[in-house]
Amino acid sequence: MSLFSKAKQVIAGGVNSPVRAFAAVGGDPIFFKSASGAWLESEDGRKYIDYVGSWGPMILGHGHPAVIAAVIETAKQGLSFGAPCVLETELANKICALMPSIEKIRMVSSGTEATMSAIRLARGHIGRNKIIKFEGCYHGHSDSLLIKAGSGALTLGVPSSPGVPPGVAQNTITLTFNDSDAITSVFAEIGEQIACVIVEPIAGNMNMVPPEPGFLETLRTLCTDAGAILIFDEVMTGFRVARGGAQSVFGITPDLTTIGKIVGGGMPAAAFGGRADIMASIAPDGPVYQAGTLSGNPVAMAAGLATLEQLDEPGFYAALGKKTAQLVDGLAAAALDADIPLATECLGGMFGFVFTEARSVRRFDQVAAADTDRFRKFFHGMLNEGVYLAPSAFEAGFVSAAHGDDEIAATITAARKVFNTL
Ligand code: KE4
Repeated sequence: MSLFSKAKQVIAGGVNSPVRAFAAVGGDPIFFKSASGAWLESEDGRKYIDYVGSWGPMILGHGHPAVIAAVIETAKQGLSFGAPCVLETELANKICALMPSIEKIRMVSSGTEATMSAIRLARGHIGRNKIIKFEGCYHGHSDSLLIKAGSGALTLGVPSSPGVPPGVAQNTITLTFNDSDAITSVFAEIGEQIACVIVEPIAGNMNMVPPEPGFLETLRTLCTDAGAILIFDEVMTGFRVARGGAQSVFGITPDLTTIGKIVGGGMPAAAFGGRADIMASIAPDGPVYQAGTLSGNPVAMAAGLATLEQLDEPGFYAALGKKTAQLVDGLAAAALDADIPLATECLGGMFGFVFTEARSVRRFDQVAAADTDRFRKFFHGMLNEGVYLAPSAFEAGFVSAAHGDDEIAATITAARKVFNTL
């Protein structure tokens, strides 16, 4: 019996997170037993160049000695106290130094918790109920955020999952990412009812889609004028596209930011934070309740701190961005030589590629219309060549500091071979 069959006997769907099940690409997921640097090793001893990086956290590569040492040394002192420890303050200070828009912060254990709590905080702080999100952006699986667009901009949101009550959905308006006119109209109609806008400043859950010039600026102006709270969900882009996240790239100051993934260095840690006056509404200072047994546990704090400290290395992001650009330029050239239409994007350690005739992808409907069948064939072809990509055409890819010229070159060679089979 396969490892996946054994897992499915006891774990729902055989996985602890749906995207891992390979449902979007077909076949059984690979079970990994170890990882080091840019490489994963499967239970059957095969090695793969890893461009998933645990969906983003592993920006240093797997098993970075400073991170492993910090985890081991901290674990020896105790795994969790359920009481304050100095490491929480140290990581909080480090995050605030890297993202100055975060004046006060609250640690949690997942990106879902971070965005769920930020939404509740926004609603509780200004006493409004409606929120705005964008189709194709993913912010974790809390009820208010599993909502797809209604039939029109102002119609009630529709749950994107059973189990989300219509009463919850009606307070979420889902608009089109990069459509400044649509959100301007909504704010003109009901701006005084909007508690917050939550956005991935670079969308990384509909492949990689950057903001059009002016889009984030429009969100900032609309929220400021209406007294609504602008939330940048930087769970993926935080410390990934630049040391200060996407907000430092675009020069936009959100009112709240959510972070995750890299901030835990592979351990369960995430956070929400921002303007001190808003954060003052969070318990125990204020009335908006939020809590977590393992929030800020010392081992996750130590892993996050050790990771963020490595990002201070001079030239870290210049080198990472150069490697990612080399990869993406190589993929684009290989696709062109094989006469395969491919749109590519990259920034810092994040990249995307979409099988489409469009020269650039800026809207969800372009991603939705892309050739997912060709992606599936490419995914499995690369897997056979020892390259592990995200098992979904709607995910971004990640390069780590441990990916060297050899890994990048081997990946491009593999892509050249596979493109010619599509
Ligand atoms: P988690 O609850 O999975 O830690 O974070 C949710 C989340 C929030 N915001 C953004 C922008 C995110 O990308 C995520 C989670 N990302 C997915 C993959 N793109 C995690 C992979 C999974 O769901 O297993």
